Amino acid sequence: MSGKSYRFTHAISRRPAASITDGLRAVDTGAPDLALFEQHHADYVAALRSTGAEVTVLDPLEDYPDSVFVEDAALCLPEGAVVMRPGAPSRLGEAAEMAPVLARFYDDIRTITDPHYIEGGDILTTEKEILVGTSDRTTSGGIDALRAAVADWGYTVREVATPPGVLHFKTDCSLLDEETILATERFDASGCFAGYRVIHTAAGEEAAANTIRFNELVIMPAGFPRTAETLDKAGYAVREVGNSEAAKLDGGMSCLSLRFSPPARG
Ligand code: CIR
Repeated sequence: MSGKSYRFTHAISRRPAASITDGLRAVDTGAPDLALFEQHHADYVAALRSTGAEVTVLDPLEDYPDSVFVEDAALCLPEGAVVMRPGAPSRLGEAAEMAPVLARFYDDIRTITDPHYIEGGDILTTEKEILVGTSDRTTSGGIDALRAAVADWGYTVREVATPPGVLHFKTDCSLLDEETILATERFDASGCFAGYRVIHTAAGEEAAANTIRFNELVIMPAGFPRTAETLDKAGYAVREVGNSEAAKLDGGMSCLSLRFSPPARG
């Protein structure tokens, strides 16, 4: 067990744009406050950097209100990167914006092409496989395209279903270590995590499921004390970061970064 699914040397994030107020949301609970979002984002980047990782922080992209959620534009693996094809029409162009950034780190970049759709938020890379949930943003064709793209890197891609009414597969689950997943109880009941140890979010704290394991830290949204306590007692080093503004747009900890260890360049 190498820990390659959660030990990373690098991350990419993008500062929120003023247009974030136009970001997509399932339910309108009010516009995000840009200044507070920027503060939370800075805290998030500081948490990533505190583990020793090199974090590239990109400038805001006003043309793409949801572009702070960089995770959806790419999948980064040790062997290479795959540029996604977001299923939300307003987000399609984010992938092309990310491609040249990935080229700073990777020689081998593959791209999901028309007519398939897949967003990074639907992808959970574990130590032994890549789980991808079909959703309103990710089609079976997109998952097949990803499977073909990463086959010669030796990955097994398993298609699962994102629960109805849930934006992304990872909205409801996260990787904690080689064998452990944090998931909502409703999602675990689907059986898709058979073979893994599963820790449940506390009842009423389902929004805590989208955390990230990043090197020694489990970075989770602030405001979910019982889930934080469960993780702390299970031996994880928990770091809480404010997420109130991203949450208004259905965003969480994983969405805000691409996490990776690029291959050494000759
Ligand atoms: C969207 O609906 O696309 C954004 N408002 C939220 C994206 C969250 N991304 C993620 O879970 N990976």
